[in-house]
Amino acid sequence: MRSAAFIAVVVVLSQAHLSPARAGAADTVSRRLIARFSSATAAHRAPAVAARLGGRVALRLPSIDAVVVRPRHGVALAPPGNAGSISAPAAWDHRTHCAKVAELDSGVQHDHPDLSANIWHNAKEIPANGKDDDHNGYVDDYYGVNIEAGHGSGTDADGHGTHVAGIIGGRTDNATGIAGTCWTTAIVPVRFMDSRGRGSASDAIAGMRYAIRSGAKIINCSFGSSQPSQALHDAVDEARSKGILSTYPTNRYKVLSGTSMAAPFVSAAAAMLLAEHPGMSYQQLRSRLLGGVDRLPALTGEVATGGRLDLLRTLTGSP
Ligand SMILES: [Ca+2]
Ligand SMILES: [Ca+2]
Repeated sequence: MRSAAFIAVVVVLSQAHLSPARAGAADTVSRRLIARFSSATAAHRAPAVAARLGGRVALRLPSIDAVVVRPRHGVALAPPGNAGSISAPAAWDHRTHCAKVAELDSGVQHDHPDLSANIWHNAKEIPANGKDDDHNGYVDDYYGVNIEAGHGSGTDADGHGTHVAGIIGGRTDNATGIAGTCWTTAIVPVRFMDSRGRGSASDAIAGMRYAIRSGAKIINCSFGSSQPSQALHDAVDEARSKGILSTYPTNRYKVLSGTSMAAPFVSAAAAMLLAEHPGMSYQQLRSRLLGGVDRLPALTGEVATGGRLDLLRTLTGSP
């Protein structure tokens, strides 16, 4: 049977200076399974394999040979005890709109049908006219920015950033694709990684500054660094001093879940919380996120909070 070709998303890029946080175990979330094929040629079998698993293909991620499988009602694809369920459906009864989130990554496919309505654009910039209309140092930075190239929108280089954006703000209830954590939001694509998912610390820092200037109060950083960079830490501190929450793995938010795609869930939760309480300070956001976890014996000793993100509790707890 061909399901042998159906492997969980994992892997790669260990030699990179900065690389996407794709480490470790399978990425699973409640009611969705992100699955990667061992080869591009195996991907055409996705519908049949998904059906055998009790689900259907909800979204294709061709640039990483992966699909998102949504199980049929009552079918559980995520292993028991996995840090996947964040009680999002219950939270959505309460709120579905989120504050602006900047995403430092490989860029975002801004015209993706599930994402396009949730992608921020720079209203002061005229696209594709070869000029830096808003005098911010970047020519034609319309749908965010391509820091790596030094000009143009933050279009996706390798699929990673689009995947992350889908977790934050894939449109829900539009009859296609997947449900993101935030149904409506404004994602600022800030591309600093190349097509191989590698980027320099200096570009990450420039990207962090762009994100701050874009007005985002949340910055999603789904990447890790093999080389500690004091300058990058300083940039994270600069964001913090301006009241901006960053999910860069040097701070504690990575500990809210054991999965490699934890950062966008935390970013989305923070953005949802900020939309609920626009005046919340950095410290209030931080303590609510850390205090709202769902403590699990399986995570004790594995993560600092001993718990996984609980979106509803985060949203409705005391400030
Ligand atoms: Ca500009
Ligand atoms: Ca322009």
